[in-house]
Amino acid sequence: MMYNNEHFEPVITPNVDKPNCETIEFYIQHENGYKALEKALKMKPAEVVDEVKKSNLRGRGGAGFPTGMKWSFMPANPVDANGNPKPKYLVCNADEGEPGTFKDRLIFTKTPHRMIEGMIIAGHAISSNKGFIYIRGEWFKEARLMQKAIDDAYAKGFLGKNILGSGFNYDLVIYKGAGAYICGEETALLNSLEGKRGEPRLKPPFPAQVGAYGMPSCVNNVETFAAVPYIIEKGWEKYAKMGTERSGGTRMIGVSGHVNKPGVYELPMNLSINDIIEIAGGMKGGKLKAVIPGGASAPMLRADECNVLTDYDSLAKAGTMAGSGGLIVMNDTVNIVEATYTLLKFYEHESCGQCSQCREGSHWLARMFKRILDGGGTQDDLDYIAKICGNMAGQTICAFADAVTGPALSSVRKFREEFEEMVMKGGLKGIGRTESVSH
Ligand code: L3W
Repeated sequence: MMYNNEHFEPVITPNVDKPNCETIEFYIQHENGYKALEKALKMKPAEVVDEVKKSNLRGRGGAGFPTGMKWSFMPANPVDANGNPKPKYLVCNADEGEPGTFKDRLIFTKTPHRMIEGMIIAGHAISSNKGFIYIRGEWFKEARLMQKAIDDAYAKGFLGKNILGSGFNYDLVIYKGAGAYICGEETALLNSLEGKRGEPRLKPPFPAQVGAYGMPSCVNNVETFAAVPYIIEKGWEKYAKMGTERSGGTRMIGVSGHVNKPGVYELPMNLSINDIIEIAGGMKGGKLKAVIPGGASAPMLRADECNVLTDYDSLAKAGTMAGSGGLIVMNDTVNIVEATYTLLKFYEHESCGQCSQCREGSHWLARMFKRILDGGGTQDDLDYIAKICGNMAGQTICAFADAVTGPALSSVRKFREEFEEMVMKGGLKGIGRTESVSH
């Protein structure tokens, strides 16, 4: 498949299909491993931040916030009330848990040193000497692999004291979560890291002011860190050129659902959703019906909307979002009411319960969808779904409630006739479905 982008080359995954690609020996021998760190340590921290700013790297966790700008929010010399210097922390958000999103896991298992190198460079850029890697609780194997990678980086002198004779000290520790989706929200993650309940905090103050253990902290996603060595090694211009005007580089897209070759693909951003489906082997088992373009929270698109490009701005203009790069493809055998209910059950279960709009709203939505599937829905319910969503989005401490409304609202808006048919015919049984996957 032609990527139609003369500047494109894989930034993160050039060798992830090769044997032993996860080892430090492979990374050093075949990927110029830790050479970008050597270069960065000869630069001033502000120069590194500037390089990343100019590269147009945007956060790959879902919000797409400019990374260099986030780093520049970190205070230069923070002091406590007594005038004593405060430590600054760097945190890697490896709590990948968004339904349909599985690209960070590939980085963790196949090229962990790229991420570690990116973190050490980021630590130098924000003048922090300690980084935490917060790993989702279910990732046992991944945590073990990452610990081995960290141990190997210490053994070679890329972590620890006086790294490569530069005078810079940097330590990395792993913290394992306990398997709650909400802990991917950066402030819930910080609470969890501190041993507290994983509930989001009000922002402001942003983590850059009050983060882990009350100290200025910078939280970035796995893929974001993994892009940093390339930017430093090859220069911001090369990275920026691969992307769009407002967003540099490549994106890791996890394609799942009804395609012939599901998996993680590192791609340029000037591809449409239809192009990506083609790259993933084309449609399987039916014609394209709908796509969720950025992890479950991103509003759905109908088949006739899938010529949209997949950069942040084009998807936002199309009323959805690039999110965390999980592209869920549905063919025309899928019942949208049922598929959405599956997602709503997930959100109902994962709401932390702190804000009543989210706790109650996610529960109501799941119940209403279930009622429609069971044959007890009314036409009024369809308008009521929008009303409930209106009482959730933008009303809570974190973006979780907004995320719930993504699939709930877009499914009714874009596939209303399917909901109406379900209501009229008396649910799944009425449309000839005898068994359901989601009950
Ligand atoms: C200092 C300011 N810092 C913003 C920082 C802020 C954060 C970043 C973006 O949501 C989305 C959500 C999910 N001073 C600042 C500042 N910052 N202004 O910038 O902040 P924000 O609030 O726009 O986003 P967020 O709360 O991080 C994340 C969507 O991602 N999502 C989630 C996917 C899930 C995963 C996963 O499983 N790993 O990624 C999917 O689409 O819905 O909209 O760092 O502190 N003035």
